[in-house]
Amino acid sequence: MSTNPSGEPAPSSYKSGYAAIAGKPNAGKSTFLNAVLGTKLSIISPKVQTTRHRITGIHSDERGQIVFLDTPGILEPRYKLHERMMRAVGRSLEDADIILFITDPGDIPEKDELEVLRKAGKKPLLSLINKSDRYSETTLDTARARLEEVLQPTETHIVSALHQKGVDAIAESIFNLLPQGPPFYPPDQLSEHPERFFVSELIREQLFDQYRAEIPYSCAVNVLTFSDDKDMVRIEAEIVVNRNSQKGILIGKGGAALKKLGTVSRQEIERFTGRKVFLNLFVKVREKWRDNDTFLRSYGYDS
Ligand SMILES: Nc1nc2c(ncn2[C@@H]2O[C@H](COP(=O)(O)OP(=O)(O)OP(=O)(O)O)[C@@H](O)[C@H]2O)c(=O)[nH]1
Ligand SMILES: [Mg+2]
Repeated sequence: MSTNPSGEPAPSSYKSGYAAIAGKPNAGKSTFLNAVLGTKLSIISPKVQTTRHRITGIHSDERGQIVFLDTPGILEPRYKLHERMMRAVGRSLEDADIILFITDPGDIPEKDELEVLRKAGKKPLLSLINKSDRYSETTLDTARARLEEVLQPTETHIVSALHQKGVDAIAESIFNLLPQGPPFYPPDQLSEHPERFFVSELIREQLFDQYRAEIPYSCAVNVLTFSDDKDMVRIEAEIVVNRNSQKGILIGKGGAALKKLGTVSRQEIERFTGRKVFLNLFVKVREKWRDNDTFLRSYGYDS
């Protein structure tokens, strides 16, 4: 009998393993992660390319432990940040015991877009046709057939991550496919990222919500200080922009836009941490940071 990280013996039927969540941008990967965990961990937006890192979300119950890896949407890189994002996808697919491939039926991938899957080698793959609440039976059936041809999945599931439909059945399928083994993390642990990582992600989510066009894609968010101060958390974060002209847009007339960003971000961080938060935001220009190895590394894009 094996032991888990807290020293408790794990029953011999206990299963554990990694499930990578992959798919095109905007397919609903992060929404699915949050649905299966029953809590908001990964940030979401109606715009493409929201997720930039591999995000770990851990589900534990009496059946075992599934370590989900949410990943950036599969795309053709246009700058170095994109290359790092695609490396995070590749690494997650390689590490995975099972791949969950999620598709928006309105945006079915072509075979040549799935090269990264082929590189991951042969492993169980569940094809999840998402957004079933939004599409007709015919469209869903067409997507299922196309993907069965392209992916040759172990199983296909029609789901709605947004409405939590079909999500439990997928967890059940994953447990059926995973090998027996001890948990990798203590059963009460939800993720492996520190709190300050989620703080920067929540600010990034607000950038997607409040700014248009290229602005959210031109920003990185770095948490500079995160300190406990009696009954509150004091946070200083910098928003890095790509060009000087973007700084003015971010700050807005009389500082109004940045103020609004700060207020809403603070509320989201308070909800996430369950604590009162004092948030101070700065804007900094770092020309072409998305193509600069040193900046990318120091901003955490080093996968
Ligand atoms: N109608 C509907 N919308 C959904 C569903 N799942 C996700 N969405 C929406 O699709 C959009 C993209 O969702 P995300 O979860 O951010 O998608 P993603 O695949 O993580 O996107 P990237 O991180 O950019 O690759 C959001 O507006 C979601 O609300 C669903 O089941 N039904
Ligand atoms: Mg995402």
